[in-house]
Amino acid sequence: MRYRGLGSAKRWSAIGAALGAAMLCTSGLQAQQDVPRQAGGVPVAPRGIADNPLPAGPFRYRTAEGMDIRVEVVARDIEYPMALAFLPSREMLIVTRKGELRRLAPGSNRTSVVEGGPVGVFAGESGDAGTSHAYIDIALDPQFATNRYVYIAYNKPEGDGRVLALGRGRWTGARLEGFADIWVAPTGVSGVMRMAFGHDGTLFFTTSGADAQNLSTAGGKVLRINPDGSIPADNPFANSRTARRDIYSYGHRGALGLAVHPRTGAVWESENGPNGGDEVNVIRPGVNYGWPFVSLGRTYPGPWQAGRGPGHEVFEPPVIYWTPAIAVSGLMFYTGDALPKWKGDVFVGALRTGEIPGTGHLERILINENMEELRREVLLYDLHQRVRDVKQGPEGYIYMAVEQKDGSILRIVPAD
Ligand SMILES: [Ca+2]
Repeated sequence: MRYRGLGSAKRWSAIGAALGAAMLCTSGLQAQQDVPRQAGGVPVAPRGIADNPLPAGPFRYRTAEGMDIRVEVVARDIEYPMALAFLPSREMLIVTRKGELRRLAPGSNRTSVVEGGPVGVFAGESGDAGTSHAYIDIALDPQFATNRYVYIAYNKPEGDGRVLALGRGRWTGARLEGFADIWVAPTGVSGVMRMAFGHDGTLFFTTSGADAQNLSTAGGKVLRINPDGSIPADNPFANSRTARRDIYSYGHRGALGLAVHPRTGAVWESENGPNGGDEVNVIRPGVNYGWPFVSLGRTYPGPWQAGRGPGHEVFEPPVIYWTPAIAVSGLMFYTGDALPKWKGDVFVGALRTGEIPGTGHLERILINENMEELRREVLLYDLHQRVRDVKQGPEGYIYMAVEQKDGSILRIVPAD
C-alpha cells in the first residue's frame, strides 16, 4: 500500500510538472519570481512594511489567557537600545548599539548618558554583513549590593577592526569607574555576547563563529567563567588538554538570549537559525547542540541546512523552535504578580519574522512542569518593532528594548 501510494504521488507530480511546463510555454510566465540577492546567494530583504513609526501609545490588547494588558512607551529618545538591567534603586541602565550606557529614572521618560563605559565599535545595520554592535549586553553582579559591579559585553577597537570583549566597572551612583576587561575573544569569534549569571554566581555568555563544533576555539559556544575571569573548577572541560577550559556547551549558531530558570537554576538559551530553525535550548555542561550539522530550518538561499531535511538527530534538541525564523532575541521567565496569568511563562523577543523587516514582536510560551510547550502566543505584532531584549521590572511589569534607529523602551502593565 505504502509503495502504491508513493507511486501514485509520483505519477501525479509528473502530471503536475508536465502541466506546469505546458503553462510556462503558453503563458511565458515564470513559476516563481526572481528576487535580488546579495553575497552568498542571500536574498535582499524587502522593505515594504519596514520602518513603521511607533505611535504614541498606550496600546490595549486582549490576550489569549483572558488577561487584558496595556503597552506603554516608557522612553523613545534612544537609538538602537540593545539590552537593559534594573538597579536596586529601580533605575534602569540601558546599553546601545552605538556604544552608549544610558540611565532612566523611575517615572521619567528621558534617558541620559552615563560616563565610564568602554570604547566600542559601531558599524552597519543589524543583520547585514560586517555589522558591529558597540555595546551588546549589560548585567549586574549577583553581589551588586556589596561590590557594585556592572558587566558590559561589547566590541572593542583592535587595529583597524574589532574584537569582542566582556568587562566590568563599579557603579558609583552616577557613572562607571575602573572598567576593565575580564574576557577578550580570540580570533574567529564573530559575534553575540549575551550574559547571564547562574544561581552559583558564575557568568555564562554566548559566542558565534564558523567553528561551533571545534572544542579548541571559542566560537559558537556557551562559555562560563567566574566573575573575575578565572575558570570554574567544575567546568566540563576544566581539565582538558585540548578543549578550551571556558567552554560550557557547544554546537550553537548564535544566541541572542540567555536566562536562568527561576526554579531549576538551569541556563536557557535562545538561538538564531538562518532562514529557519530558531531554537530555545536548555543548556547542560559539555553537551553538543548540533550546529552546523543539524537544523530544523533552511539556509538563507533556500536549501535545507547541511544539505539534509529538517531534523535534529543525534544532537541535543531544542525545547522550543521556530521555522521560519523569528530572529529570536531576548529571553525571560516571568515570575511576577502584576500579570498573574503569565506567571512561569517563557518570553522571547523577535526581531523579524520570515525574513521580512517590520515584523518584530514578543512571544509568550506556556510550558508544563517537564519544560514541554503547551501554548504559544504572538504579542504586539501590529506595532512592527524589533524586540531585542525583554526583562521583568521590579514592579513585575515586562520591559522591552526596541532596537532600531528610532528605538524605544516599552513596558506591559495590566490594563486598568
Ligand atoms: Ca541546535
